Amino acid sequence: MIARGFPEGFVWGTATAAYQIEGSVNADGRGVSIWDTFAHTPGRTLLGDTGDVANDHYVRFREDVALMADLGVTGYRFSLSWPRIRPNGRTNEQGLDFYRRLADELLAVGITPFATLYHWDLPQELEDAGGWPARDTAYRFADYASVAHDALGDRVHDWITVNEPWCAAFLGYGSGDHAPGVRDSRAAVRAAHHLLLAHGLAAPILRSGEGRVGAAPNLYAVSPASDAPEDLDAARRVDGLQNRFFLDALLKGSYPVDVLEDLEPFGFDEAIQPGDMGVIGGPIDFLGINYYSRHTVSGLPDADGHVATSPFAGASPWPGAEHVAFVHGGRPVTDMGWEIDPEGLHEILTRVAKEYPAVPLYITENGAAYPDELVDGECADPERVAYLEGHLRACHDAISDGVPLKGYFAWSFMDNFEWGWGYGKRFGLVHVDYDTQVRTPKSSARWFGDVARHNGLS
Ligand code: PNW
Repeated sequence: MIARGFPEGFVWGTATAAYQIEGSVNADGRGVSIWDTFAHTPGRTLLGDTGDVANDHYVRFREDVALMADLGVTGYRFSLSWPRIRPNGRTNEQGLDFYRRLADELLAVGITPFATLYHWDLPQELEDAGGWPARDTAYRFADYASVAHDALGDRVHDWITVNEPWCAAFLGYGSGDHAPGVRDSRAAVRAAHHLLLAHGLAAPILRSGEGRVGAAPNLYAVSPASDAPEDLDAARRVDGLQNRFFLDALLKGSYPVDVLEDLEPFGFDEAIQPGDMGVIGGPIDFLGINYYSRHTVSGLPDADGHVATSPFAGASPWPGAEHVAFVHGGRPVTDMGWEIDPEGLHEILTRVAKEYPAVPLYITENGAAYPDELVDGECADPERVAYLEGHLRACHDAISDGVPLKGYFAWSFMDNFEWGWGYGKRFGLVHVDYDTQVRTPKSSARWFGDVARHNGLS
């Protein structure tokens, strides 16, 4: 019995990103990305893990697509590796061929490809030329988008420009927890603007022909720890930088006035040139939302929490909110220490649909890490099933409330290189043994496949 049916044509997918799964970092003319450099710098990732081999997906992609088809999903969100496609600014047909083969393999089994252009693997030579804090990088991104669209536009129609620009800017250039490991708030705010500009420059290119385009910011529900004015102000700042900054820019073509004020000391306004906001706020076909958790924040000096940090060890990735403490909201947490809050997803979806009407939405990432183990060749992960079910109920509630949600991509198809955490965190629906590369669907994979096949929750 399907108690909660989803709309016809709802896309049920899983998601991954190139550097997290592909490996084969020296194959077929691939260049070097900032994540290669970062992961190979001692002390940057847990245990020194790198994506050199990762899930060997570059070699095993056919097996992986067959497994997806087996589960019964209808969509797959993957990312293109910029340094495979445009090493040193030249087009590399061998790199494009890999994605042609991958897309063909997906289409042959009836899975719709959703391709992300930027999931954090900036070519190292562009970083050496200034990286995202340099405006020119946005124009180089548009060149890359054009090459990708020319080569793949006959088979890929759904494009995501940038994945989680907050992370790329503020963990990459602010706290230094992500590549390229820079700790400079002034650089980070410039990077944020240029990532959005890159999106805006690429969007019309990707929309030509049959293309549809969106971006995928990571949004959080945000609550003040109390009604104290300091806590309300902390929530305003964090909600401003995490959510409204990206939503307003992408969907209204402006930055929120209060966030502009918060970022003024970092020279943010100097990065904005006439015409930029029109480019950034140009037409898109959908918005992708990556949702994991809620932030509960306090601006009181003695709040029961730590001073604003990323989940890792760097400086603050919150310019204008360095004094804010992230406190525990009292909910159960996943292996990342992130609180589980499906109601926050409902809150985000209804808010986005109300404040930015008329844009179709996808959940482009949602999922949970748990320390899954194989026991007698099986992997039971009831906590992940509960996480997914809770969040899918929230999606269903939102659709009932009129939210135009068109699809849901679970993060992740399989366990993979979890950035600064290396292979120490497992987000997959499919378990990966990194010694043998054996894939084993966890119970959540079977469960999710059933939901996809029935187009609803029972
Ligand atoms: C996202 N944070 O990363 C990414 O899009 C994925 O590649 C990643 O594997 C997944 O979520 C799980 O982490 C994030 O510190 C990394 O707020 C860090 C944060 C958020 C998202």
